[in-house]
Amino acid sequence: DTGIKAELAKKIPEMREWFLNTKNLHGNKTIAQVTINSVIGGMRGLPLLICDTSSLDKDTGISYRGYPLKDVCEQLPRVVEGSKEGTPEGCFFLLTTGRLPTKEEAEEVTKEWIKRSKLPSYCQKLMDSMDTKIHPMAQFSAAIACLDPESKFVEAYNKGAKRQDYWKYIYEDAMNLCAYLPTVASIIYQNVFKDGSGTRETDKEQDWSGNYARMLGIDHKDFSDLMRLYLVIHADHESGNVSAHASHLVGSALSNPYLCFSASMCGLAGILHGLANQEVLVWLTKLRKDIGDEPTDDQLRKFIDDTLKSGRVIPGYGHAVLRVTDPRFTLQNEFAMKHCKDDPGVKLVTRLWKIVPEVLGKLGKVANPYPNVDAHSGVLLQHYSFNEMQYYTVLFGVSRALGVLSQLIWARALGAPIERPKSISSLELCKTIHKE
Ligand code: NMX
Ligand code: MLT
Repeated sequence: DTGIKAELAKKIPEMREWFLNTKNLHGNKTIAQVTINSVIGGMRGLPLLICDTSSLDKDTGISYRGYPLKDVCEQLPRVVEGSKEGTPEGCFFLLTTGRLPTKEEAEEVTKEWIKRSKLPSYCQKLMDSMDTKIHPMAQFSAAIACLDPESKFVEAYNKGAKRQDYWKYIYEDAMNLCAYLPTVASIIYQNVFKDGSGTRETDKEQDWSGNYARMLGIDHKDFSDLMRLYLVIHADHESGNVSAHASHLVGSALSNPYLCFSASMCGLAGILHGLANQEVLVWLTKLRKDIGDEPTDDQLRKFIDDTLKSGRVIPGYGHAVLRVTDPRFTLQNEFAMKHCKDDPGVKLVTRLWKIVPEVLGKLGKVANPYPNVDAHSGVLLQHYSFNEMQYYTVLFGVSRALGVLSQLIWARALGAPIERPKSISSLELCKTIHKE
């Protein structure tokens, strides 16, 4: 195995003890106040979840296990010969164990995922039977849910596994699911956008990203490196975002990881969440059609205004937590400046980075007028002739598995209880207000 399980087996008892003591000694301390705005405003800012895999700061962005994302990208070991990027497999090691892997440890994860990657034929049959009008994200979620018979957790539960051992089976499910993902995701691409005939076999000589790029049929060294970067930077964004929270909630009912991740992907498929990466490219394509590749600043301002007047948001801008340019945007822009700075889409996205915040800022209501991760990803993919924007959120989803599944292993390890917030009727809320 990879060493992750052994390391978890050492760390979990310490964390369990810490949680138990904290509950016993400090359980009734208040750490935040629930206001009426919290209740009717999407629970913004309330610290209601425990998440150790990553943490989001409004001014500096995401850190994985205490490492700012830029440092993660710089410090993950380079495993693939000639590659300038660390691997998502190394990132999974970091998210689960809390420690940066050595080159050998990151390689072990790659080998293990290759070993586990043979996708059951019933899942392939289900995917081949899907009508191409079903959105790739709906196909993705359905294909993952249909892998439910593979769950080692369900098997162990049915044989009477002890509660303190659940995490071991969740870990096995997480490893298998990660191993299947490049094949599942590329079959959808082949079926919906090509003639369904590409390879479905994992190449033992390649890493997770190299295999995914290969199965997508995009054979360019820099594209595999873009995939490595992409799959690392989209992996985790603490646990309150819709995709991570959906998985956590479903998992709290002891649903297995296939079902949890399937639910997570239904959330990622929302226009205000992961689907924004598709929406950005749809928007940019219209922009380029209407005002060309090199519009003036005034033309850009007018196009942005027209979008707002039509009652739509500017996709790829704004965030529920961040109050600065998303470092994931900046990391992609740095990649673009190295590899394709003269690409017309890249140039446009770089110009919009200045102009959209001016326009959104003037509205006076947008908490964060700066670009998020989704504002950049599409033009980079397009640079490598990956033009099928309806597919883009699947790429985000493959990456998000790393964070969501790491969080799920820890949630079961720490015995996170079933989630069940209290709801309150508007009448009760009214009575509470007038009692004061
Ligand atoms: N364009 C236009 N209006 C916006 C935007 C935007 N990009 N962002 C926020 N607003 C509006 C928002 O609709 C709300 O208006 P109203 O009061 O009329 O309903 C007002 O500004 C206040 O919203 P905020 O508090 O700034 O944002 P909130 O935390 O509610 O929502 C997002 C965060 C990300 C949902 C929001 O910024 C948005 O809709 N952005 C565009 C979609 C997007 O890029 N989503 C991807 C997020 C990252 N991801 O991958 O998940
Ligand atoms: C994410 O990556 O999940 C998004 O930026 C949304 C969020 O953090 O709320």
